[in-house]
Amino acid sequence: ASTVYLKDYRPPSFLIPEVVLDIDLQSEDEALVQATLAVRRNPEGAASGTLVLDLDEVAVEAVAIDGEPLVPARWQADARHLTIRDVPESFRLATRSRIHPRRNTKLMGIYTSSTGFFSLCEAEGFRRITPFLDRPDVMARYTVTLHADEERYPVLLANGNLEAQGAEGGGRHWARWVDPFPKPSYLFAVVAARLDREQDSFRTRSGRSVLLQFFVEPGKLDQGRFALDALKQAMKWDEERYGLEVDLDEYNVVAVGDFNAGAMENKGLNIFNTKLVLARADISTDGDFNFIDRTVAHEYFHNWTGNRVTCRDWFQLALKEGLTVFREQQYAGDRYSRAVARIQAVRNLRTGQFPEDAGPMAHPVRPAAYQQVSNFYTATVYQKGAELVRMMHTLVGPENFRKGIALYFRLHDGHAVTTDALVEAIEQASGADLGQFRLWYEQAGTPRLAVRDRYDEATHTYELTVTQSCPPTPGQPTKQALHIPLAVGLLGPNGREFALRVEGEKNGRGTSTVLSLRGETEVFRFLDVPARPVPSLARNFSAPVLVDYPYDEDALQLLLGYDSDPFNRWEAGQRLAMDLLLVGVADFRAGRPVQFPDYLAQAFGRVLADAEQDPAFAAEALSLPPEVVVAEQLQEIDPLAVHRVRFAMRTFLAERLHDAFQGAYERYETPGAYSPDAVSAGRRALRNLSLAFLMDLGAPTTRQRAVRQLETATNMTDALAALSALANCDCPERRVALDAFYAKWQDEPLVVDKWLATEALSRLPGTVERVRDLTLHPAFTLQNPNKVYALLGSFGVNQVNFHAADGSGYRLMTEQALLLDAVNPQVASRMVRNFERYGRFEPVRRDLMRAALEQIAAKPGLSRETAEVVGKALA
Ligand code: HT7
Ligand code: ZN
Repeated sequence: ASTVYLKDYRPPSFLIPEVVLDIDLQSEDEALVQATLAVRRNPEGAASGTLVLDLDEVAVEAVAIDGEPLVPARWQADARHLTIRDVPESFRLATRSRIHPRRNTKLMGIYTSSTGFFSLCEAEGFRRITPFLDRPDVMARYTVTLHADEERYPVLLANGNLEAQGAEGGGRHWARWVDPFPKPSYLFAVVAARLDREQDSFRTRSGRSVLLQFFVEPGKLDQGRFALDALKQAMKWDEERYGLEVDLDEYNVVAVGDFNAGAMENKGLNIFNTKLVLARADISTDGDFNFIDRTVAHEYFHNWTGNRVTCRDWFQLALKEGLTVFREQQYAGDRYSRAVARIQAVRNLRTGQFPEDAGPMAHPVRPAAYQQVSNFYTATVYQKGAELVRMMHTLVGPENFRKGIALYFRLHDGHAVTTDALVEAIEQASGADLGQFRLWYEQAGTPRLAVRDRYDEATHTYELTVTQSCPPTPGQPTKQALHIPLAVGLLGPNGREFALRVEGEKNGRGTSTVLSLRGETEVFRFLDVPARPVPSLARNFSAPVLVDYPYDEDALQLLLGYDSDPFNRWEAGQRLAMDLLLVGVADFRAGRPVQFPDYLAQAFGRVLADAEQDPAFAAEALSLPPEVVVAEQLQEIDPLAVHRVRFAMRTFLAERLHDAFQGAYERYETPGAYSPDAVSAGRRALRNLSLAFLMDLGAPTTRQRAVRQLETATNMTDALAALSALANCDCPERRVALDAFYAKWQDEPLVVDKWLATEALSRLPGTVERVRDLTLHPAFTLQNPNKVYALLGSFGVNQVNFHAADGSGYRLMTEQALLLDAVNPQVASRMVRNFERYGRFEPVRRDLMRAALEQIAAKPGLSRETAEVVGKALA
């Protein structure tokens, strides 16, 4: 397989400042695409008389230069390129090609979904529409004319502004769209479909009125209002927080049920997966509402961080994604609970990114090489990329950070740049030295900080010694020391925090400070510390690292009870549980009884008793570390042992805190009409968490309570919580509930996805067979990514059943992934990633997973996407 290297980047030999496209959607099976490109040599590129355009599954019929058709000897099209020889300095290139939307099961380029034609071009989909220099540093102004049957596809959309439209013969119509902003081809989009429309407007702070339109499947308009309001909130937020205004006259959003990504930020024409835009209380959970709000904001924020300033090449993907995820996190922190938003972001990082960073696909936030860029839309690029931006924000402070972002736009608006451009702007605006910090973009792996301390009673000096290390990752056997911001506070024996004075630093006296770690080992001395403190380390998770400090249970309980940093209060509870889970796993594997101490129940009991102050926080603090996060700590992963021990801890807590959980279940019922706001959602989270704990005890009265909740729920949050609890309960009510849920919601595809996921996530025996049966169910299809993620994606994270010791879960995933690979390789390669960390497992599963990978690797005609994952896993 061919690898693309960052070091080989060269500016393009030609530029294409202007594109005129005529797309005639003649039928679902065929579209005629005529492109006229203004092409000129790039003075910054290598001189060449041969123009090589990218293409993929496009049949080129004719080529002309400056109106003169070219004889076949002058041009040649193979599977990947259109090569044109002896081209002048500057010319108009016309091509005529055919594409086949219905056959496009990869869902990249133009494809069909139930109501019409849709597109997705990021990263390399535009070449599946017309031959082009399909790379983000080639930016053009686009004029697009669409033709289609008027009755079947009344809505015709492209980027920019509608310039003209009209009818043409044979019941067809056309529309011409002009986008005034030069853009890279990955931001191109078209839609021709039967859709309903909701309209609104936004008045910018400079007084312009922007037309906002949301297009959804007919009959679903009532599900679009929440997202439309979210868009207006996001527009306002970006004006207030960053001084950034929407630059368009018209901003359109389209929902489509068949989509490879969550959403796409195409200039002026965002296309969203239905699951990230449609919302209504009876079909969407609090989590869905939250995620939709954030994603609508995220895609909007891209209009500046991604579209106005874009990426030079795909190695720089984190330039737009890291910064935009960070902005989305700030938005969520402002709109919801800041602490809960941070906790959830860190939990995501630990469940998704840390394992990736410790596996064969580990790569730096700015990768140095890839085979398929679609495999690099990863937790590392997105989540760790956001952490890097957050660390710069922490190091230079909010004011300087904002100045840095303003400078970034001043210098780079309208350009395609590298991650360095962002770091440099922040550096210049703040005066900080981020030279060493840049290594974070280049080095993969999760750093570990070993922290040790010493208190000198005589001098009242407290010393923290911090040593950083980072394990080897593929292609990077050794690592250099990183510049790490470590936010710390010191708690006295009664939980009060000491004012801090760090030796050698002028200012001080606050109770929190950010230490800058640069060397491999650094010693920090705190003066005037009246008593031996408990350190609160990496407050608010100030760096994406593992912190190793020998806390005892008393110290953790002090932090859990009193730390002024809510993130570290939560973290203390996680550590308390984690330490005991790890002891439990060791005992379980050695055949010893698994027991938990009283202090665990007391600590969690106190959280529950204090829950009224902040139920959402309490729900997070009472959630045990996820199984994958526990597994990550083990030398050799035994998923069943992790599951059993974690379940034992849940039942221990449920027994010991039975009355408190029951009380919480009753107290936190949300009366009145449903609202997805943070406070109501927090109360529901705590109530449903209490139900889940109680259900683990298996009492018939609790089961009846769950059944009643499912039957009487007025919102999907409560219904789904009850259904999930029942799905994990080996009881007669279970199958009745699951079947009734499907019967009720079979016509709502997004709810059917929840049902598939609930079935696939069940920890009960028989789940492998059930998932196999569901692959044949009429509600399931490999053609639709949402269905695949719901059933197979959920199954892949089922620690008990995907990892069944007899290998049946692996066999099922292998069979399905191979079938899927021929349909949609991008989605297939994501399923195959469930096997990549086989080397971390105990021998039986390790061998079975490796055999699965070998079977996939041996499949003739395997896609390049899946081949990259399998090749790296087996290397
Ligand atoms: N830029 C979009 C993400 C995206 C994507 C993700 C996975 C596979 C293919 C994809 N194409 C585009 C949305 C975003 O990050 O905002
Ligand atoms: Zn994004």
